[in-house]
Amino acid sequence: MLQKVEEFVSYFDAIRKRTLQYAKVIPASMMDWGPVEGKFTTGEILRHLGSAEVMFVHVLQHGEWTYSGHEKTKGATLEEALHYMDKCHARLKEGILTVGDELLVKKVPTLHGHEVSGWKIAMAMAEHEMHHRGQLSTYLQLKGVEPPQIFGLKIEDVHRSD
Ligand code: NI
Repeated sequence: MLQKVEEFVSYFDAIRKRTLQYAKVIPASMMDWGPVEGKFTTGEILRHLGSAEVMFVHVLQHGEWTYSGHEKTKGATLEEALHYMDKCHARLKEGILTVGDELLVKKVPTLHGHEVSGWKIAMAMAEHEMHHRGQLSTYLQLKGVEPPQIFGLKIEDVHRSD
């Protein structure tokens, strides 16, 4: 179990670093592309991940859910979208560290209205990021771009047990 909020910050930092490995190989031509009309484009996923961090830190700090959107004005090009993500990530870290260890145990409302401990919201944020990182990986493969390996190895590198 996480005891210190700093441990969560470094855990989530590592998750974000791995997400950025996927983001950095996105070709410019993919930013406005999505596999299905009306669903996230690649650029929207990146901007959504940034805005979601701000949403999560806001509920952890202030107990209310607000979301600022993922429009192109937040970063149309890959470089701009990455910059937006960096800004949101810094805001998240600052907010979490400001609340301190209390963040893990304080009661926070879920989107469904009941209360949970803050660490569950923090874990939900991590799961949310992983969900969209997998989506990015799929988008890349659909466009013929080889995504990075999440931990640097392929499953074929693990000894086959049969
Ligand atoms: Ni999402």
